[in-house]
Amino acid sequence: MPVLRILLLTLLLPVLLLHAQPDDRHAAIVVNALGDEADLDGNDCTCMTANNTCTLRAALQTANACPGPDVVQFAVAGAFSPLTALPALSDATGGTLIDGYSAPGALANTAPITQPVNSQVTVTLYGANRPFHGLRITTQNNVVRGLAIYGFDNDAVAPYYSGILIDGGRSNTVAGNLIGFDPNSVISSSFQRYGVQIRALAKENLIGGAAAADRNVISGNTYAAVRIEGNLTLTNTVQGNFLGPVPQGNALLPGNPNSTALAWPTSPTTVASCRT
Ligand SMILES: [Ca+2]
Repeated sequence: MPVLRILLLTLLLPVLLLHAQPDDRHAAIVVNALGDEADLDGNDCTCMTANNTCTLRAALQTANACPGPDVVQFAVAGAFSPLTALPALSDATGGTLIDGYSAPGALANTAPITQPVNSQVTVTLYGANRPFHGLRITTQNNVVRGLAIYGFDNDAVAPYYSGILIDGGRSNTVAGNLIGFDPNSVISSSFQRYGVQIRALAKENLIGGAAAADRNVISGNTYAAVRIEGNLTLTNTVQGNFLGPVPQGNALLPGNPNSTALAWPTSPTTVASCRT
């Protein structure tokens, strides 16, 4: 009965189209300026500073304020040097993907773990020895990819600061980053304590991964490449990284003791396939 079929299709089509929508309903938030200005509004899904730009700070504010998952991309390459701590990734309604490999000139690693990484990381988060963490994550399903992060912390005494701090939350991914050194000059940061620190009951987070593109190079931090802290900070995975060797996994920074992932003694952690 063609008429019945047409009627059924007419009724079903809107439902089918609705289900075909991608999960991430928002357009990507595109960083287009290296400055540190805040978002004008801070409460909506539009990234715009008073200078009519979208800075990294404004982009993170926007991702937090905009309900559901968000993707932060980069139309500029270069160094971001925040004057105060950037907003923590803290949207409980959906994770944020910060994709440094969307930046001009950036390329993810394709080399196997037996060879130095061949990635091109063109977005740098530089702390200029300021006393706060490079990025802080407090919720779940966030992803940080393709960034160089170094130079946070201002001295060698507590409180200590990290390139990335996963401060609670679960199922976050840190992959394809260079953490603890300037990738252009291969200079270690002076004070940054940990490359990545995981604490406060954070679970099921992944540092690195099985794919070549997921390999982090973490070096130049004063104490440890990866620090997992607390008896109940459980079931995190550190996989497939170069911990210690730089710049692309083929040399150690002089005097650098951090070629290890340190887990709290009773904290179940998977540390696999790292080259140190
Ligand atoms: Ca969001």
